[in-house]
Amino acid sequence: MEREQKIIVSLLRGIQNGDGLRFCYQPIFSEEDQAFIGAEQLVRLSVPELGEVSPGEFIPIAERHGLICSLDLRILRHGLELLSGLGHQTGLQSLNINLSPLTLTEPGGSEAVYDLVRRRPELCSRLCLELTETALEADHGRVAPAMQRLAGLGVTLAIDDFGAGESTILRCLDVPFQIVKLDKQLIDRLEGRQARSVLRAVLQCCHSLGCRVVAEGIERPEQYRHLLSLGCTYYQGYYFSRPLPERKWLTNPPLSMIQSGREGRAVV
Ligand code: G
Ligand code: MN
Repeated sequence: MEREQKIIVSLLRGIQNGDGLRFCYQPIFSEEDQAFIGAEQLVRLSVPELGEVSPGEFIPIAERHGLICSLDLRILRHGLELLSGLGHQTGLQSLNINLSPLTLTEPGGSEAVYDLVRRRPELCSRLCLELTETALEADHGRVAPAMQRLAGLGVTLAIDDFGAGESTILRCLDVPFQIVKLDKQLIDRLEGRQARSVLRAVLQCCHSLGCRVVAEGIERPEQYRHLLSLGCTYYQGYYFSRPLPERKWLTNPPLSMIQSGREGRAVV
């Protein structure tokens, strides 16, 4: 094993006490409200020898070493505590927390997630769990019922990174998703006529199923304009706001009231 990986694995093994995890929040903009109505929790790993490691790097390592379930539970616990401390005054409609599909297929994993959420019924209506589209490929027979049980608690479910995986439409039908998050790779191809046609069809399909659609990874005003013309109503990306460190996000003006700097000035 490479030295870097070894360091990350040993840090992840001791993660239960929370050392090394840094939480950021990236606001989600609603066109209808002209304001941020939610945020996605994004986690960074601070490694003394390596600096800050992104989830794109450490999540696959955690998954390979059987550490993802305890990591996801630790992250979910933090998110629930934060949500509980926020109260309803902020106008925050939803806090989105990422969950690895592997966590739901590990022995005891889906039960542990379910128990954690079930104990906080007052938070369920403001909790959104994001599962990557690959969740629908991996052991679908186990993931779909686990997600249905979570939805039964009143939690919102989102398909993350939609358009980058290989799930079939049939599989999507088995899981009660209310939100579809369009992957940045799809957004990056907006300039092409074909990609635009695909996106228009995806948006129409999702809306006719009653799903909300969040376009992710918006970096430029023309991407936003294109998507507006295709009927997209929720946005996330550097153009609207970068992920903010927890303290900064919490101490900013009332969360839902932060107006985005859409005129080419990202709120940082
Ligand atoms: O898989 P998921 O969509 O949850 O990953 C979100 C990741 O994308 C985070 O690490 C976040 O920092 C990053 N991100 C969010 N918005 C943008 C953006 O506009 N551009 C780029 N390049 N990355 C982004
Ligand atoms: Mn996500």
